Amino acid sequence: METRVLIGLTVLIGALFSFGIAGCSENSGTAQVELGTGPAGVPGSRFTDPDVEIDLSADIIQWEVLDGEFIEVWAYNRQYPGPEIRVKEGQKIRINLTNNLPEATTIHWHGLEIPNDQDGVPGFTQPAVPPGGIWTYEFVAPKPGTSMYHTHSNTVRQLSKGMFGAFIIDPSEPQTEYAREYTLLLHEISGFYTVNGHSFPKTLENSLLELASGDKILVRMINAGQEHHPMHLHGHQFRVVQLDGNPMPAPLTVNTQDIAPGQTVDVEIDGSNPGTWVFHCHILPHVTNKGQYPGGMLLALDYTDHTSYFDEQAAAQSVSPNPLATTEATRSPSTDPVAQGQAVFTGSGTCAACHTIEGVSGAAGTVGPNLTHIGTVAASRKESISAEEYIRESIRSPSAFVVAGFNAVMPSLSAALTTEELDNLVEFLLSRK
Ligand code: HEC
Ligand SMILES: [Cu+2]
Repeated sequence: METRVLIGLTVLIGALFSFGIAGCSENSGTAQVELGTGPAGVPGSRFTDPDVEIDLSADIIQWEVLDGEFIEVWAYNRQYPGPEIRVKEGQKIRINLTNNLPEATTIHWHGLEIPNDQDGVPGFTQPAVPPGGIWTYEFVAPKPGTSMYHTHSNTVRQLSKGMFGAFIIDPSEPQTEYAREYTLLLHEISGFYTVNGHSFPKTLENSLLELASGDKILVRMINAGQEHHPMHLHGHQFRVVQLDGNPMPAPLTVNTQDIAPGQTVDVEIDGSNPGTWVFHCHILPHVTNKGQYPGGMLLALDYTDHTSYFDEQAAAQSVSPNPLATTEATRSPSTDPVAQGQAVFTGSGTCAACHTIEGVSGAAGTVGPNLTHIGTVAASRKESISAEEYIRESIRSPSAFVVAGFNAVMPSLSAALTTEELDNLVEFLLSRK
């Protein structure tokens, strides 16, 4: 299931990127373009020839914040954070919002100087977009810098649930060259402190900051949450070159920089001290997962041309990208199929993350139905098939077996299970009368 999320992300970024590139030749280079006078929200009413067109949907999804730990997230394009929007100064941008949430929503373009009727504040600049509704935003990308987009409806709830993403405007003429650029979106959700949608140690999978000795890199930090995050880097000073997308006339040299809610901070880091250096929020409760240290907002700056203790440890571990594969190691040595099925069920990252079975330790997930009496319940779900077939099919093709009252659809996991594992799981579940 992890792979599916990643593939979705890559396809989307690819799509955005090609739009961005395609639009470059059209770039007028100036933010002062006369817009049409048609009604706001209607595609083509303000300009008919956007350089960049992006579709954003708003959905409720289950997100894997840590391996095997799923939380409910309200997300743009089923990603938490939403896709990074990256355009050039002066480009004409059209964004089509589709609201699949159970309540009204809008999008606000945080920090951008755009026409008032595109600002996305319901009741002030536009009507709220109802469930099932669509709305189109059109504006010219103003001055370059790091900013974000986020919901502006029922904001306390919707922003806390994850409805935000980075909005980066590049200068029409390239300026400083960086070896690499990173964007870090900071947020708090359901007891987790996240960077780009994950908490430590999962942050190291997607947000490891890599550089080589002598490189200069840019790190853009965006605080989409409701708490301050003083981000501290070991072994280096860094330069604060932009605040809220505005260049600093005299960059500050520091090693800890607070980022307030709503603020964006760009820092330059020089590759001057090889190693693997931690980079973390210095409010230490923010370096926990549901109160457990270490977790949360903990990252590392890792030199590619240097082998540290961290690199040796990572090489020594064969990290499996398939969370179900870890059940091999934790499986009970017993040959009893029910016991083996239970081991697969409670293996890290599997069924137990979403389902509860009373009396089975570690199975307390609430995303999907309680399966304590599934052997009996299954018989009453679909009369045309046996309980065994019902259980087998709900694992094999979950989307065909939607249970009323659950927002989430169970991910299709059968491809990650061996035939034997599937058989054992069925035995185990049938044994729960
Ligand atoms: C990401 C969360 C998630 C994971 C992981 C997950 N499920 Fe589910 N499961 C659900 C949800 C949600 C439903 C409700 C059905 C639906 O609407 O798709 C469900 C439904 C079911 C049902 C039918 C229950 C009923 O009351 O009819 C069975 C059986 C089941 N899951 C077994 C499993 C097994 C076995 C695994 C591990 C291989 C697993 N699930 C992993 C979320 C999950
Ligand atoms: Cu913090």
